[in-house]
Amino acid sequence: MPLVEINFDGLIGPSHNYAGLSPGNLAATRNSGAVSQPRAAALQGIAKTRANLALGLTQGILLPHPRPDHRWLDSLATDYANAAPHLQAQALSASAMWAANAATVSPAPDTADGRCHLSVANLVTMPHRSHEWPDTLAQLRLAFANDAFRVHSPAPAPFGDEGAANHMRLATTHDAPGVEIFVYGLSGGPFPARQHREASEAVARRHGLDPARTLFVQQSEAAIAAGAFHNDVVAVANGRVLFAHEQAFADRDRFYTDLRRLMPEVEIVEVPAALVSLADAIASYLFNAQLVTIPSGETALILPTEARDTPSVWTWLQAHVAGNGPIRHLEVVDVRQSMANGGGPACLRLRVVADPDTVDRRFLVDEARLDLVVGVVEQHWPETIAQDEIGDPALIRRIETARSALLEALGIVELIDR
Ligand code: SUG
Repeated sequence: MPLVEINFDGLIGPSHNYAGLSPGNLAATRNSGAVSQPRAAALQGIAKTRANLALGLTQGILLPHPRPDHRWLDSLATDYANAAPHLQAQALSASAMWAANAATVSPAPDTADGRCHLSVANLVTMPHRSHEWPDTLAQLRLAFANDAFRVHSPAPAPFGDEGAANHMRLATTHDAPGVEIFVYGLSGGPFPARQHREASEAVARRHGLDPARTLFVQQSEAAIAAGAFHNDVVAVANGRVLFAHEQAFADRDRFYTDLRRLMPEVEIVEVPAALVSLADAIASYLFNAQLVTIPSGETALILPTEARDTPSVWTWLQAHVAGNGPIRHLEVVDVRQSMANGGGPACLRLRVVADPDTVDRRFLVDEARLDLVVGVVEQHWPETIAQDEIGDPALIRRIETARSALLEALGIVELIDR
C-alpha cells in the first residue's frame, strides 16, 4: 500500500470537564466552572470522524487515558481522595483528547533512515498535561510497533514541547520528501510560550531530518498574547498550501522567503488582519481547521461551526472559495464541547503519513468500528460533570469503568492496566 495521511482522532474521554486549567487558552478560562457533557462531547468528536470518512479520508483513533491518573498522584505522594482540589482536577483532565499535542510526526520520506518517526510531547508547561506522555508513549508504541516506525520518548524538561500543534509539513504529495517547519515561542506577553526552540531542534535531530529542508520559525508574541497558545490556532499547512494569519509569525517576510526558496511551488494563503482580526481568528478557530487533500486531489478545510458563526471569517472564506483560491471545499463540524476548552477540529487529530497496513489495525476505524465506540459511549460516558462533583467516588468509578469497557470492546486490553 502507498503512504497515505491517516488522521488519528483523540476520542473524548469520560472525564471531560471544565476546570479552567490552561492560562493563555481563552476559551478554557472563560468556561471554567461550566457543566460539561462528556457523552455529547465524545459523540460530537465521533461525528467529526465519520464526516472525515465520508470525505474519503483514512481514519484512526487514539484512546482516552486512565483518569484520574493514579500513577501521577502516587508520584506526588497522595491519592485522589486526599489530593488538594487543584491536583484532583489536574489528575482528572481529559486533555489527552487533543491528539495534535500527543507527538510530532516526521513521515518516512523526510527522515534519514526512511522510517516514520514520532516523538512524544512532554507538555511540561501545564501541570494537567505534563503527565500525559507516559500513557501516550505506551499507546503509540502499541499502535506503531511495526519496524516502519520509530517512537521516541519525550524531550527533557524544562524545554517545553507540545507536539504536532507547533509543527507543519509541506510536500507536493504526502509520499514525497517535505519541508518541515517547527514553530516555537519566545514570549507570549502575559501568557507562557509553550513550545521551546531547544525541544523542536532536539526532535528534528532525533528524527534525522535534513537541516536544509527544516525551518525553525518564531511565533509572534502578539499571537500568543491574543490567545494563540499553539501555532495551530493561527496557521495550518497541507500539501503545497500554507494557510496562516498575517500576524502568526514574528518575522513573516523572512519565513515566506525561506519557504519559497525551499519549495518554489508553495501556495501561501494569508488572511490579512484588516479583514479578519487576530481576535476573530482565535475566537472562531478559523485556522484550527483540518486542511486536507480529498481523493479528487482538491484541498478541503474542515472547520468548527464557530467559524461559520463569525461574520468576518465566513465572509473571507466565501470570497476565497468563490475566487478560486486553493481551498476548494468547506466542511463545517460541531465540536462545541471540545471548543469550549480551546480544542478545535485540528487539535483533536494527529496526522501520520504511513502505509495503513503497518499500523496496528485496532487503532484504525471504519463505520462499523465507530458504531461499536458509540455503543460504549452511550452506555457508559457520564451525561454531565459539574465542578463540585469531581470529588465524588461514584463519578470516578463510572469514569474508570467507562474506559475499561471501551478498551475491552476494541480489544485493546494491553492498555487496561495502564
Ligand atoms: O492545552 N485545553 C487544551 C487545548 C489544546 C488544544 N490543542 C491544540 N491547539 N492543538 C490546552 O490548553 C483545557 C483543560 C481544562 O482547562 O480543563 C485544556 O487543557
